[in-house]
Amino acid sequence: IQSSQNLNWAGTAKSVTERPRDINSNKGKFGHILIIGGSFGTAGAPSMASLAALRAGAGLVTAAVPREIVNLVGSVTPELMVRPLLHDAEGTATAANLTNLETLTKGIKVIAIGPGLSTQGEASEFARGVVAQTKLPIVIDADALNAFDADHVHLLDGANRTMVLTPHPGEMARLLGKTVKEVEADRINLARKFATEHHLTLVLKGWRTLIAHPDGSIAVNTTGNPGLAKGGSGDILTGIVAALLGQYPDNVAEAVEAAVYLHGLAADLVARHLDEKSILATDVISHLTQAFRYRN
Ligand code: NPW
Ligand code: AMP
Ligand code: MG
Repeated sequence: IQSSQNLNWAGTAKSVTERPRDINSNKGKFGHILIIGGSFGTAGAPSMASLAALRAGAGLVTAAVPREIVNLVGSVTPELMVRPLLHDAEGTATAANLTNLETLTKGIKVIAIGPGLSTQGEASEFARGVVAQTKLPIVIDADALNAFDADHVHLLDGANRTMVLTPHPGEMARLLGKTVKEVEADRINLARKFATEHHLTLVLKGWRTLIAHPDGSIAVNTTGNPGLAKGGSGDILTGIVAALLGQYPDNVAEAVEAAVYLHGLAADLVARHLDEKSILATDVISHLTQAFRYRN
């Protein structure tokens, strides 16, 4: 079945992500990641994505979040930098932030947008504007994916740029205008079709996450466990994908597969000593370093 469907196992082949760092390397070589997201009530999502990006080897990480939660997000770890976004009375980032996008993305190597962004107010317009107005490598997740519903999905085009989407089945269903049941019944074909038609890398999450590449090849992930079925798991995957893209910009397929593999492996390492019901996404972040070690 595997060879007839052009399927591979994700992250198990020796990949660039396993090479040790050059002895004389500096933070500037490993990418400055910009995480855009957050709203009142979901400050945790960009915080976890940022922390995960730092643990996955990003040289620098900045979180751009609504001004009123900047200090909250910034206090997750002192290594993290923060930038304020304009927001409405409900705490949702507004489209006015697009006028400041050039300043916001100065020196940035990879953008990740969506965790906790919200779908209220002008958040979707803001997300679509960011995707349209920058050519930087971009990871689109969570509420930024929801901005590309059936009426806007044609705007997603990863040709001549690096674009990675990380939908869970609910988000994939919204992108396609289908039900979750329909998505789950035909994961491989739908993922491949979407990735090839939109020229991007599609990570269709869930048990046995699929990574569909723009050339039509697909990798199946073998790591991860139901301990990941808890809020925050996807937000940290977004941070890991962005961090690996920042470090291996010329090896997008390997970087994304390795990110998915290591995310699941970290969760499997946590499950060795914690019952899977009580695993937190932050436990998974703190086991990323063991996942990188264990793999080598
Ligand atoms: P159901 O209920 O099974 O029919 P949403 P979200 C479906 C932020 N977060 N298999 C499922 O459908 C995120 O970053 C913030 C099948 C469910 O109803 C986002 O910005 C946190 N179906 C925002 O919240 C921690 C599946 O999708 C629906 C599925 C909303 O994100 C939490 C849920 O999707 C969260 O990450 C599967 N494997 N997985 C924080 N601490 O700040 C999902 N579904 O409505 O997009 O909501 O994913 O929680
Ligand atoms: P999200 O729904 O965006 O928080 O993403 C959930 C993350 O946890 C994705 O990376 C899923 O692949 C992973 N995940 C959730 N449930 C499972 C499971 N039962 N087995 C393996 N991975 C899972
Ligand atoms: Mg999510």
